[in-house]
Amino acid sequence: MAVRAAAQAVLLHGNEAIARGAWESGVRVATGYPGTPSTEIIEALASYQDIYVEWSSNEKVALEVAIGACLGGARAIACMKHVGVNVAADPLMTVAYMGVNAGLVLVTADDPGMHSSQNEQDNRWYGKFARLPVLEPSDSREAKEYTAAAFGVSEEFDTPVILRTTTRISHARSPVELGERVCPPDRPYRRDPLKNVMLPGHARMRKPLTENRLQYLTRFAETTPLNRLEWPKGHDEGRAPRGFVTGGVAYQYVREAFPEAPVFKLGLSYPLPANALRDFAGRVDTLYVVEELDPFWEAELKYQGIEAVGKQVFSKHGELTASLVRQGVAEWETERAGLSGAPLLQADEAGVDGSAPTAALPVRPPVLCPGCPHRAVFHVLRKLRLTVTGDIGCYTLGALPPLSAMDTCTCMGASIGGSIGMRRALPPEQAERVVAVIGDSTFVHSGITALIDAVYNRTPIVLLILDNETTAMTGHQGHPAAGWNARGEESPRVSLEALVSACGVTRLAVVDPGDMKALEGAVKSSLVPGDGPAVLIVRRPCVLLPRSRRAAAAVSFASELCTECGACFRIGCPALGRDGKRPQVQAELCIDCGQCAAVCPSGALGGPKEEERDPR
Ligand SMILES: Cc1ncc(C[n+]2csc(CCOP(=O)(O)OP(=O)(O)O)c2C)c(N)n1
Repeated sequence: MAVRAAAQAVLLHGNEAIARGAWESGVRVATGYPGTPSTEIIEALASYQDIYVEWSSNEKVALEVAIGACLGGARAIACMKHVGVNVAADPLMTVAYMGVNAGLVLVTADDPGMHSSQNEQDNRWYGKFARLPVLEPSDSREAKEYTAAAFGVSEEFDTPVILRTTTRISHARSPVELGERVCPPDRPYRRDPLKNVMLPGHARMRKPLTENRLQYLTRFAETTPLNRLEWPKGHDEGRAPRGFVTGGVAYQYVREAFPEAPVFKLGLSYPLPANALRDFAGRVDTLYVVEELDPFWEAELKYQGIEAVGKQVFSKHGELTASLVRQGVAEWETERAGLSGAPLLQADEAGVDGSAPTAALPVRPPVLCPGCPHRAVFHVLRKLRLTVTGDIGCYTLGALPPLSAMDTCTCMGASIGGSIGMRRALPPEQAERVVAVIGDSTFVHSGITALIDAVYNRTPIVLLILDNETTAMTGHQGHPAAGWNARGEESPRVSLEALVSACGVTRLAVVDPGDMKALEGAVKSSLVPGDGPAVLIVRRPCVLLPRSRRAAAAVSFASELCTECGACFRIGCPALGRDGKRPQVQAELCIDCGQCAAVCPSGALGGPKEEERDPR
């Protein structure tokens, strides 16, 4: 939430600033699917009552709703994490031909360093791929301003606009001046099939227009204040030994590492202002391109014949820091000095800055919460020695020791298709031991079509839908089968049972993972070969949902019954510490869910409470 910093300025993180910028720009429709680091944009937008806001069932739908809204005349924004753009790529690549009516902005929040993602793809390429402009803020103030600018560019150039952030921009707070909401004049809907119906004949006419548009945008890039040359005061504007081309969060690192150096800051990440950059390159001895992830700008510069130092010295992987920027420059200049005898980077310039943590932080491996219903599932799957095609959500932690019960995890929804393929590839006795595991939100996001594939092609997969009634991993957002909307209001709940049945599945059961024996029995029954898929809905609400909270109570432990067999440790519950070979119940974490008691063969855990025990 916003923290007051000064009279008109408030501290916002980048996502809140984007939401504010969208609201001030008169956005009327906002859509998205949760995904770190983008999630808080929709959460913040949901607090503005004058905007229609939805959690869409997936990113493709989110973009399609936003496209419909912009064609209908409302400024619209669709928000997602970087991999979400892959899901939305189909409409994206074609709306690029169609253009817009009212402004359309797609926010992609990228995650260099993979703080919580399965890859760290650089989504600036989508701009080049789809011939769309990409704006990239360097702090929260710019996040707000660039959101407003993106709507202007969208309408001026009849184009969807990509607004790209990265985790540090999305989640770091800096001051933002708030403005009023200004709604642009109406843009009435105009029926225009040549523009909006992408039949091959129409698309063929539209494609060259995207190239023309790019030409105009390139001209715009040369003069827009989104790009700026910073030449520190008091320094000779004519020449400098080194200059930097940078943008996004890397701009902050360059400024910190080399406060005296001239910097060409790119706010419009694509297309680039080749002439202005060539001019800048001519005024510095060495031009450095500092960008996280891919050599995107570097490649563009080199394509223009502009010499620059980039990924030879700056990593292509993970995040940069000010000290990594200094090190890269030092490395290059040291090497050059070796060749030419030129002076080295000053020692204090190359020194380690304060931006990298110096003291080692304790390692905190991700772990399922105490009482998490997913734990029981993976305990049973491992016990039965099944091959598990997994998916993305909290339950992916079932892949880690000691549960170690997941064989594959690719992207959202991939578990079901993966299972179909495995079933078709493996010898029958192994194929029958394959199960797919998917969360409820993920099933709705991108699992349904693959289940239909299994029904249609009579592939007898076994599918466990882990229904904890929320999108837990990203912070408990609603989804169509959860029963509440983006504003937290009650909403119609799509029945997973009805949905699965409607896909044509005839073998369907529901089980509560709180009863581990029943769960094991239900999994075994699903494994009995049949015609077509068997689906098991494993239903128990996430322990962190308010309605799941229990009175603080810890499982009882009768130490005289403990045989030190270690079975309880195999479920990997953080509420069970170790006292030698015996468990030590951490009362402040334990919620007495019964899982450790279910796996304890001697009855020590969950046994008689102290006051009930025989004192002899
Ligand atoms: C295309 C894409 N969009 C969003 C995400 C972020 N994300 C990962 S899993 C997930 C959903 C998790 O919910 P669910 O399947 O219900 O499992 P739970 O975490 O509740 O166990 C989300 C939103 C992602 N990894 N990929």
